[in-house]
Amino acid sequence: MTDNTPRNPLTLLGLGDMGTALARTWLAAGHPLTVWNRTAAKAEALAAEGAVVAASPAGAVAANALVVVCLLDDPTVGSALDGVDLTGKDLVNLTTGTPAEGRARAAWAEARGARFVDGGIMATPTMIGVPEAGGYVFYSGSRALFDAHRSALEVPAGARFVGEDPGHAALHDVALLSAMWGMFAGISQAYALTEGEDIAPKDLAPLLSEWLGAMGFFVGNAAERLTSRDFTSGVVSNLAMQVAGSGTMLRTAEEQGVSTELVAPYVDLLRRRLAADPAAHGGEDTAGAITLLRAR
Ligand code: FVH
Repeated sequence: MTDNTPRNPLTLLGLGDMGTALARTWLAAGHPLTVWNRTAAKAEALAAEGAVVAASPAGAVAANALVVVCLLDDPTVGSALDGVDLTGKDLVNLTTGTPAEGRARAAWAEARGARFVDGGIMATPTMIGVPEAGGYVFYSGSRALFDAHRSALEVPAGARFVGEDPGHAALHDVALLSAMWGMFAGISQAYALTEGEDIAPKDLAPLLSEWLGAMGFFVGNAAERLTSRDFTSGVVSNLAMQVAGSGTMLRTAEEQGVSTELVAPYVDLLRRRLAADPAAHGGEDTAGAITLLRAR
C-alpha cells in the first residue's frame, strides 16, 4: 500500500558526492526538495528526478524552513550563506568541521535568527539510503530543531542526537574517525611487514579481522578505567610487559625493511608512561597512557 502522507519540504545546499546521495534519498522518500550547487550542471539529474533547482543560495534558503548544508568545509558554508537572510530558518550543517567551527557556526546562525544543528556524517555516500549499511549521522545543537525535523533527518541515514553543545557532533565524528585512522595505520603496518614474504594479503586478511575483533575489548576496558581512574586492578597485559614487547615489534619492522613511523609514536607514549614512574606504572593497563595525551 502506498503511503500518501505529505513529507516536509526542505532545501539542500551542496551537490557533491555526499549532497547528491542525500538529495536522492529525500526525493525517493517523497520530500519536496529545493537544491542549489555552485556548479549548476550537477543539479540537472536531480531536476529530472523532481528537485527544484534554485539559482542562488538565497533563493534556495527562501524556499523552505528546513535548510540542510553539505559543502566542502566550514569556510565554504560561510561564503555560500554570506548575506543570505536566515531569519526563522532551521539550519542543519552536515559539512565536516571541528568542534570549534560547529560552535562558532551555531553562534553565527543564531545571530542571524536561525536555529542550528551541526551534523557529523558517519557514512560514505554509498551507505546513504541503505539502512542495512549501518551509516548514521551525529547531531548536536538545538534539540527543538532536531525534534521538529527528525523524521526528515532520518531518511538518508540513522540520526543520533548527542547533546545541545553544537560542537559535540563534530567531536564524536572526529573521535571515531581518529580511532579508525589508528586502526588503518596498524593494518597498513601488518600488510607492509608481510609483503614480499610467502604470506598472501588475502590469507592475512581474515586473521587480521579476527584479531582486531578480539582486541575490541580495549574500547570498553579503557572507558571503565578512565571513568574509575583505576588503571591497576585486574590488569591482564601490563605496561612493563607491553613496553618490553614493543622492542620486538620495532626490531621486526627493521628486519623486514619496514618503516616504524606508524607505530613508533604509540610505543613512545607507552615508554614515556613507564619511564615516569616504573614502580607505579609498570603494572598498569595501557589505558593509563591515555592520560598523557592531553596538552591542557
Ligand atoms: N564523501 C565522503 O565519503 C564523506 C563522508 C563523511 C562526510 N563527508 C563530508 O561531507 C561534506 C561534503 O562531502 P562531498 O563528498 O559531497 O564532497 P565533494 O564531492 O568534494 O563536494 C563538495 C561540495 O562543496 C561545494 N563547494 C566547494 N567549494 C565551494 C565554494 N567555494 N563555494 C561553493 N560551493 C563549494 C562543491 O561545489 P561544486 O564543486 O560542485 O561546484 C560541492 O557541492 C564534506 O564536508 C565532507 O568532509 C563526506
